[in-house]
Amino acid sequence: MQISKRISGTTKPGTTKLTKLTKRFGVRASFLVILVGFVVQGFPGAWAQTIQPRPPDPAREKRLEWFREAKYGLFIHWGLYAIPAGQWNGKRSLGLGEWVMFRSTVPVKEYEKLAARFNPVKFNADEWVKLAKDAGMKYIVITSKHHDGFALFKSKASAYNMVDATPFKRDVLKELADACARGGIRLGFYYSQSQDWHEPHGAGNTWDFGPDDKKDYDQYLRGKAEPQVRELLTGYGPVALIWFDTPRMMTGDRPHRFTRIVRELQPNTLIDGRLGAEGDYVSTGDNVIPPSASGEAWEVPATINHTWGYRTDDHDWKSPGQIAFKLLDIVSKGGNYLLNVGPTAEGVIPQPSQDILRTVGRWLQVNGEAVYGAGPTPFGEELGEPSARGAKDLRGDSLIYQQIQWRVTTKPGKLYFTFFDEPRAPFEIPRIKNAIKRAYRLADKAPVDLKTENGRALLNLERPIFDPMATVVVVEFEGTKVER
Ligand code: H79
Repeated sequence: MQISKRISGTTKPGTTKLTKLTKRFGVRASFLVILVGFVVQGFPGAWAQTIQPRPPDPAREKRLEWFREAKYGLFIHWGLYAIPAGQWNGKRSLGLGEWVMFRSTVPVKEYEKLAARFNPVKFNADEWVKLAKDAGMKYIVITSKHHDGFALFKSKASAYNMVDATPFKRDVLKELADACARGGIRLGFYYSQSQDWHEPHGAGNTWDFGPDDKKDYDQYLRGKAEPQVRELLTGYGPVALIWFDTPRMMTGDRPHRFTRIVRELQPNTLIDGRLGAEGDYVSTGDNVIPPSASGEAWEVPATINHTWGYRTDDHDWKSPGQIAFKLLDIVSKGGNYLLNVGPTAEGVIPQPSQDILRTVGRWLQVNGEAVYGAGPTPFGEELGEPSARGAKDLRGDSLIYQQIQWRVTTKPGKLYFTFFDEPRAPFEIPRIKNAIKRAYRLADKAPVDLKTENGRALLNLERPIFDPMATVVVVEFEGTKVER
């Protein structure tokens, strides 16, 4: 069973500019991709999470139309934590950059002093929007307030915000909303509804304020979280979605109060899967890609290195090849990929993140037809096989040995086979009842040799493979849907 993959470093002379660009990353890609194989073996739990089917809801389907088409979004984690960037008082603070206050148990009185130092003079909303567009991403989601309680927007509900508490004094969310409107890209807001380590009655800060079960949680919800969500839905134009997170203590009516606010103010705004009540789509665990396809709408929030908020010491970037694989893996299973960057305290998105995203973006410029608005695989056998010994992961789901040579996405009458590696023999198209009409490479429309032997349809791909990062072959068939 193949669980690691190789990305060929060989490039045929005269292939496209795209191939030359991806070649630069070839050596790194092959090294990192082997690590993926290791991760699959080492932490199998991260690969399981089956999306459960839900009863149909036409209103929800309508709201989800753009989301199902979009497939790929930019997550931005930015806040005061970009200043310490993974350290506190000269000591390394382990884990996620945005968790530094928690991990180093920093008292509110100390942590909030960061606001007086937050002056991101290099912040330029149009540049961030341009990056997302160059990357081929169709929406942006930014932390309007993370667990540390600091808001990136002007708020009447709390002065602990970008405009009232920093020397920068600019409403960065307003600037980003305007830039998104200019650039024609959707904008959504992450909002930490439960944890708020700045507030005596918010969840999570036990070092300043004692145990959560002794707090007047509704005082925090009604006094800050609910008013701030209202502010986000009134002052920033159309909001694509609200991305709630870590639903602690969201019992009884509490999550529904947020749903009512969202529906009342902007009925088209999507609610993610972490409110504490049913949202419009399923959010998987952080960095968790489910093992199989689902017709439900779902999204994987994912890091490009190992942190969300900027850390100076995390240079372990996923390669463009790995990102492209994950994107196609997710789309072939029916989901969306929300990939994160963590800008610095100056307001700059780290250059490696930019380079990686733009490389994948150049690939999407040529091959995006296989991604945007594409449906999931009609097969499934290409995804991998459950452990023959019946091994289970920590959640109790079957452990899957992942296959990573190819993925398939669909549109009416078309199958898009994306190859991440060169098939060693003629590639057999999984059996379908529909007659196969023709096969061609998506990048340059060059015909791909297709023959039928004893009812088996075989593709003969050019060697070495056309684009060593990922080569898409379109197979056209009779009818609109695959019959098996
Ligand atoms: O915003 C990003 C993360 O900060 C947030 N979700 C993504 C999108 C997130 N919140 N909680 N978690 C992720 C899980 C956090 C787990 C840990 Fe811990 C934090 C492990 C160590 C510190 C909480 C505290 C669990 C153990 C100790």
